[in-house]
Amino acid sequence: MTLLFHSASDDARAWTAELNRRLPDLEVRVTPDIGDPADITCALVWKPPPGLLAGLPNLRLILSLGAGVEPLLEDPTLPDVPLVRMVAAGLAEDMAGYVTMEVLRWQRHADAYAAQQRAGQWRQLPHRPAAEVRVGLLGLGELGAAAARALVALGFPVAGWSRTPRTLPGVTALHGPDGLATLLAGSDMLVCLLPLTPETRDILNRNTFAALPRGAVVINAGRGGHLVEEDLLAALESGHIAGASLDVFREEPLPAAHPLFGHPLVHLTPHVAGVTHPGPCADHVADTIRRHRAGDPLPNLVDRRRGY
Ligand code: NDP
Ligand code: OXD
Repeated sequence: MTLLFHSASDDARAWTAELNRRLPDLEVRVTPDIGDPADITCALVWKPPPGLLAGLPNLRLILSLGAGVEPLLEDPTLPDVPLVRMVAAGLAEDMAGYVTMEVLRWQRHADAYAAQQRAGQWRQLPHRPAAEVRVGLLGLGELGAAAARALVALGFPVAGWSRTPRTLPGVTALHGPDGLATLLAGSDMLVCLLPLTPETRDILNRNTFAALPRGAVVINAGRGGHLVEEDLLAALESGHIAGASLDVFREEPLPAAHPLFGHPLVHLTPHVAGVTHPGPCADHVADTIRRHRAGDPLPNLVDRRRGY
């Protein structure tokens, strides 16, 4: 079996080594050294150029290096073969860690203390206990659930919003339009972990911010397309939103001159909230390939009509 690997941001050598440790007979070819395209039956990719996969006549399986697959679904030539997204322990742990880090950053005044340290100041700032800081999660899937579990363990009251009804121990689970209104009204911190679909695009907008309590914090680790950046800047300016942590942007890399970059109320990271580490994530890829070879049902299949 021959697998094509394509990613500008993942380590092809590390992935090849991890895959071959689990599947010694798998031949891995890395773009641009494709060889004969007819040899390739499987592709492991992140943001392949449109048309790349359509040029593989014997492709039978597409594995996404990302949990979010909208870059693939945007390619009108994407071959109609099973598309499996990334669901792996390392990724979920990373995301739970990022969300916890950002929630604690705002609750415990981490940036203010860092500034005080640089200025040689010793000043204690009052903070609300975790039990009084309500966190609302948009998205209660693999990553939202992992983040919810981590926050519940720290004593934060957590509510989560999904498309269909979900249950999760210790979490107030809401869904649908009424559920969204309830979640927003009761969120001191709002975390977006949604997939980017036509329904969720621009969901972090002025109406959403207005529905949050004054002084709320917004954390976006879903996709840049969820956030209407001008609306966030206006809500920060008015003081309705007290701060934001942003990991994903409409344009990546974010241009250095962008107003979010130097904003004093914005904490910014370069799309690293949940990283697809080759070690733990290769287990998921190898397992999917084994199942595909055996003709078994595949887990984590993308529903193309649903968009995630
Ligand atoms: P899942 O598919 O497991 O979960 C998605 C969740 O969003 C589900 O709870 C789903 O509802 C909900 N959802 C989808 N559409 C809607 C809607 N219209 N209304 C309400 N809820 C909706 O995805 P993951 O948790 O694995 O990943 C989520 C996203 O995180 C990815 O798509 C990607 O965009 C982003 N991501 C970001 C990373 C980063 O580094 N910043 C890294 C990895 C992922 P339901 O449960 O009913 O299906
Ligand atoms: C992903 C991502 O979707 O890295 O996995 O954003």
